[in-house]
Amino acid sequence: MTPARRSLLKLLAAAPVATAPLAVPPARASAAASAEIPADPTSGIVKPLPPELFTLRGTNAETRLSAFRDTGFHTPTDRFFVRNHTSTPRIDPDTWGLTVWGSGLRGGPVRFTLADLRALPAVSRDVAIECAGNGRSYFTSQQGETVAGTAWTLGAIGVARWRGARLADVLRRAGIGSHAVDVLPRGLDGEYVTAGVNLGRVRRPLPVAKALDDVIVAYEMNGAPLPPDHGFPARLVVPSWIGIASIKWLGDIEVGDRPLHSPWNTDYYRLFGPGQPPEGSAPLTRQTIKSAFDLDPGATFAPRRHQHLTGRSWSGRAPVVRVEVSTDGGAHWRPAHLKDPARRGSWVRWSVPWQPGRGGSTELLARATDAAGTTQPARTPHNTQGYLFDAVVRVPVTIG
Ligand SMILES: Nc1nc2c(c(=O)[nH]1)N[C@H]1C(S)=C(S)[C@@H](COP(=O)(O)O)O[C@H]1N2
Ligand SMILES: [Mo]
Repeated sequence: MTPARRSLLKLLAAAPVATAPLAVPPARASAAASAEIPADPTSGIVKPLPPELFTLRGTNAETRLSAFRDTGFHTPTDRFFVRNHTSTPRIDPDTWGLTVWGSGLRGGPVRFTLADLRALPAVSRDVAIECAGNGRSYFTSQQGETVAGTAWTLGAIGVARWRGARLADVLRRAGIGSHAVDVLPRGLDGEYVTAGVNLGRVRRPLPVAKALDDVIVAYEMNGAPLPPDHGFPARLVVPSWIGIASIKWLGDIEVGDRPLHSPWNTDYYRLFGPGQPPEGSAPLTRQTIKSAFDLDPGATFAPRRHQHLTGRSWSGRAPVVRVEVSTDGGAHWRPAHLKDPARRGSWVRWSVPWQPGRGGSTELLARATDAAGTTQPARTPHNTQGYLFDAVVRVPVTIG
């Protein structure tokens, strides 16, 4: 490497701000929304978070499971969960640019404006984004285990229609070489400081094979420009992989000719604990299999009334092909009716008729099987950061 190139790399590594757009603190709420419920000023999230739709968890907002009930296949943007390490940055799209650089390119850095991205062939895809820690609280409530991280129930997922350029097209335009190994997208949100240590901007490597496969540089969500909380003006959408891969507020992408590392593929997003090596498992990639009723825990049902239980199931490995439901705590199971074609990378909605008994309480369970033959187990092996919970969740409900 030439000294000039080396110092350029240093510069880019240390100060991506050189190409960064204006990032100002999040606004409280849009004018239209402020008439209703203002955004929570402590959350750093821009959109309103009405309590009937969201549970606020620090800088994150979880969609309430009951809020999925009257939605269709796509999760409306105003109820899509938000996972922010810091807070939503406000970015000026006119000065914004995405810089692609690094030793895995044949030439120097290439900068893309929003107009450049829009000029590339556009693709649209229905893709779930789901946090690797979705379901984490059940390690504790169902398995009695201690885990670190946000105590999500099952609402850290949403499915949206994403539209944007193929990352493959962006990388090819930037001159990716056949010697490239990893790409490292980085967000323009603030540096993440935890336990007194500054880990820098949120960034996580992606192997070139995945980057060139089905990843989208999205600028639209559900038919409208990305809203601030979901990555405006552009984010990655990495189908079937854990949510952290889908970097929001993209600012730059390093293309490396050797494996790249960040705390998000070394200290986090690996499995640590019993049965794992000291450095943890290999970095997590695909999401696991889960099911959720469109119900908040403790929901109440009228006795003896015919009704339909609804919910959804998904798997990062293969399409969900079967869902079974138990309304008696797991003693008996019956098949649910699947309402969507089985597709990888998103979910299937399902329903099952139910006439509750006289009164009292019971537990509802849903168990999915995917086309790879994986069925949700009764228990998930423990890992200290509570990732990839896949066990059947027991939902306590009251009849009366
Ligand atoms: N720049 C940036 N990208 C990010 C994050 C972040 O904090 N900063 N959070 C990640 C995580 S952990 C998840 S689960 C998803 C959540 O996407 P959403 O907030 O649009 O639902 O974004 C990912 N991309
Ligand atoms: Mo996440």
